[in-house]
Amino acid sequence: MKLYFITGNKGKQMEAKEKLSKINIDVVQKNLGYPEIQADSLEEVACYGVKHIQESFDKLFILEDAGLFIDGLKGFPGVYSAYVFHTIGCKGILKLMEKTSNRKAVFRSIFAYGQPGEKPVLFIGECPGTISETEKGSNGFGYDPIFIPGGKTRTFAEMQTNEKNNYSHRGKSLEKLMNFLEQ
Ligand code: ITT
Repeated sequence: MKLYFITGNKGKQMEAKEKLSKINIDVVQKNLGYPEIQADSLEEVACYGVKHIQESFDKLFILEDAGLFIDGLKGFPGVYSAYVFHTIGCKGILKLMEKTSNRKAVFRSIFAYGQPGEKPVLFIGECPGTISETEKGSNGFGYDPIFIPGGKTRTFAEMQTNEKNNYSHRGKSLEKLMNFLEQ
């Protein structure tokens, strides 16, 4: 089965493809773009995106909104993760972290499954961890060089796709999506 992933992010596409290939689903990236509204939750952003895409696209698709919530920064960058990454990036986050000793953080992922004429079905995944002292590793994307998943000593950027998928927020939300699609 072919499943379109509406995203402009190649890293996400690679992770979803790796995971869903296990149940013979061929994830095809489609960079249609959709407005990422300013909202209080990732769920709202994802649901708005689904509505928007459904107006012009009549096939089965998934899209995802994700974010990094840092305890010591009161949940920042959270729903603003994309904007913050493109402006101050990992270096800017590490600079902000100099003001706090609490390096705990959580990555959240919300996948939305869109079917023509139907409300989206949501799948949520979370990965607790810590923000590293320095950037490490060159794999992955986004905040991967500064995020160490709980119980590990390496950042996501120091892991291969399949290892990151074993612990990550996206790996968990995709696991739930896989269970749903298999039923
Ligand atoms: P879309 O086209 O799918 O929206 P995006 O890169 O804009 O791609 P999001 O809005 O979901 O994705 O992500 C918010 C930000 O968080 C963005 O800058 C990502 O790079 C970053 N991010 C999301 N998931 C991540 C992960 O697994 N590892 C590192 N950074 C991640």
